[in-house]
Amino acid sequence: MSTEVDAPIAPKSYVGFDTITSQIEQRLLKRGFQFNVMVVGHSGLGKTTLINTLFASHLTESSGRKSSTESIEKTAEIKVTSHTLLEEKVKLNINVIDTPGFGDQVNNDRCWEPIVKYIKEQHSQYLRKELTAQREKHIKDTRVHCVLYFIAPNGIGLKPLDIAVLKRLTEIANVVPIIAKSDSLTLEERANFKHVLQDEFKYHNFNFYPYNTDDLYEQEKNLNDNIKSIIPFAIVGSEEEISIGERAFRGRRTRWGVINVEDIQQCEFTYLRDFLTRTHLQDLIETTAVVHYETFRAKQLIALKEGSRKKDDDKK
Ligand SMILES: Nc1nc2c(ncn2[C@@H]2O[C@H](COP(=O)(O)OP(=O)(O)OP(=O)(O)O)[C@@H](O)[C@H]2O)c(=O)[nH]1
Ligand SMILES: [Mg+2]
Repeated sequence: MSTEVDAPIAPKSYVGFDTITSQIEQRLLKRGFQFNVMVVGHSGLGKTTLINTLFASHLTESSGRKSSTESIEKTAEIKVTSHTLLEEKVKLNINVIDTPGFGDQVNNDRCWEPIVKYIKEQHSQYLRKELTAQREKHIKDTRVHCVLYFIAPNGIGLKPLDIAVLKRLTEIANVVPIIAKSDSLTLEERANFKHVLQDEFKYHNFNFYPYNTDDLYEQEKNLNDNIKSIIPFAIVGSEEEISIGERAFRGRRTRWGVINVEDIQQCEFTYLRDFLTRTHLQDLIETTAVVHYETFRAKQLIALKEGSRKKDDDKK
């Protein structure tokens, strides 16, 4: 039997099914959106500061330091904080997963394990909820949608620990690398360092986000290629509000002057923020579900099936 596919018919009068897109929008707006971002890297590289800088215009200041003289607390364990942001009609719930900096322990062997375990645990929880007989209509999503990986601005290259961690993280999550505290390098040093790192990324074959898939439009591919040429983003973070004349901005005072973190001549913070929020937010969430979670799910279900087959065989 064959099914004939006719050419689309335009109804003679207005039927109204073109409103389905706004019907979907209404439903999505009601539910709100969930974005989970994790920061990983050596201690003191400005992970906590960057998160506060990224969402500062939305977050209450109490979640960061209230003044630059206040002491900085080291992150000692994986800490998840939740914030609900509202822009126009869109409600975005953000979970920030701050991980303890590594590299300063006596033995850094396998220091990535709690981080990898956290990411896998979220996948595993989601799968368990999906497999219950009476599953929730909307499973709460705690899967990590984006990992920001902080690289020390040493001008030399990746440390063996960076390589070990990146290898594992890029296999299970969307990883975006960052050159931390890039104000400690001159613009020339920064450009050189970026090239060194890009070569190393290629050499180690790290699969960084964004991924180019076959279903992308030409325009989306170009945007991704553009981002890939910028990666790793050279970042400066700051919680300090600086006023010069009428202007107030988030910046850092350095020996050479003042840095405005949102000035693209001085650092790539704006590129990173626009990439994470304005162009790739939905894709980060979707890719986590259809690539990383799906891989985890398939592995688990195959293992489960094999386990039960073995049990049946043993019974025989
Ligand atoms: N020069 C410079 N200093 C920064 C930058 N970002 C943060 N800092 C400073 O570096 C220090 C450490 O910053 P944190 O944000 O606490 O670093 P962290 O990575 O969260 O550290 P742990 O929680 O210990 O892993 C603070 O004094 C920050 O003000 C930056 O972009 N440039
Ligand atoms: Mg911290």
